[in-house]
Amino acid sequence: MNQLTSNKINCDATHPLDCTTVSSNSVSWTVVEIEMLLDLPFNDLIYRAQMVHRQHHDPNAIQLSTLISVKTGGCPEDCGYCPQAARYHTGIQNLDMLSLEEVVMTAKIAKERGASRFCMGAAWRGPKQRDIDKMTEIISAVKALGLQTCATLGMLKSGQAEQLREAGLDYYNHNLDTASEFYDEIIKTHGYQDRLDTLQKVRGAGMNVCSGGIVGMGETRQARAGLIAQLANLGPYPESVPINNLVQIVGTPLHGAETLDPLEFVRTIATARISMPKAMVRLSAGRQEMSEVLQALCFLAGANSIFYGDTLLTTDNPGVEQDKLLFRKLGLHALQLGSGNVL
Ligand code: SAM
Ligand code: DTB
Ligand code: SF4
Repeated sequence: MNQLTSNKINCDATHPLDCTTVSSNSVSWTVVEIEMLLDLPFNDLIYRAQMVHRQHHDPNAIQLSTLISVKTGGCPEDCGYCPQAARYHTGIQNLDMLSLEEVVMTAKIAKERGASRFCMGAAWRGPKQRDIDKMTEIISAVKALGLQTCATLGMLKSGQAEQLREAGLDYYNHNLDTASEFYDEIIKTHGYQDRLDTLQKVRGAGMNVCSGGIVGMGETRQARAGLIAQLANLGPYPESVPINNLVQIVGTPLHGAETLDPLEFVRTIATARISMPKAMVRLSAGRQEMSEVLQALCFLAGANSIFYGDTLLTTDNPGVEQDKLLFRKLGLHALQLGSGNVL
């Protein structure tokens, strides 16, 4: 057994890619190993991903997260994909922070529709103390509805993760977005290490980590492998891994980027599943542009979570009725965390 193979726990195979029973959250992956997965014949890759998926998850249960933008537009950062960056002219209307009542009303509707998690996003570089004060009130109220809570508010300073955790925040979303070597082509106003530091603060406060990235930004296959390896090696890897397909926004630098072959998107999902066996891998932004067949392939490749609701933060998502129909066609059901979460 070589050294790589012995890193893959419970694996008797002689080659790392033959290993189907990675069950630890402390296995490390090289970029080359993830690339080897991406290079597999499609059927072999999907078979591997299904085997891993079925060892850890109900293959027909999908976790539903509903998004709300609690503060929209006017962000000082320069993320090259983002409709909410103030410096790009994307036609987004800047909005003040929503009130507690507005957020709670939307969360109630999300719960009635079957969502188990409510994710609150803000177009900030990071929250100020007055933002944290408002958010902690909102988080406690959403949590009291019996929903899991998630927030994505940008970079955190020392002590902020603890305040959010105490208010009842279950997950903090902060994406690595891409591999470190491609990152500087997409974002210059904050660095890769800043993102890793925020994730460490979230972990340090005892919260669940939600972190993933975006593909379809003109990156290479090696960069996609680099992103997945980075996430898988976070030690422990994130509990939730959103994989976004770039939603191209007129006015942003990434508008016009070469679109990703849909089968390459499915391959990326499969490698996330294989390298992060217990994570909820979320088929995230870009679903509106995907056919039902492509989404079905993503579920087959190990995606077991979606954003559920008519909008993401500022762009469209498939409607609730459309998703219910897709679930019926595929025999899928919503992952139940408590009573009432029935799609
Ligand atoms: N401002 C906070 C931050 O950047 O961490 C939170 C909100 S930000 C909009 C959350 C994530 O949405 C980004 O990290 C990025 O992964 C994703 N995102 C933003 N615009 C996108 C787009 N056009 N297509 C796909 N994903 C996008
Ligand atoms: C994530 O990974 N994707 C979501 C959520 N986390 C915050 C955001 C997608 C945003 C897509 C563009 C928009 O709607 O503004
Ligand atoms: Fe958009 Fe968040 Fe970047 Fe601001 S920090 S530009 S909201 S992705």
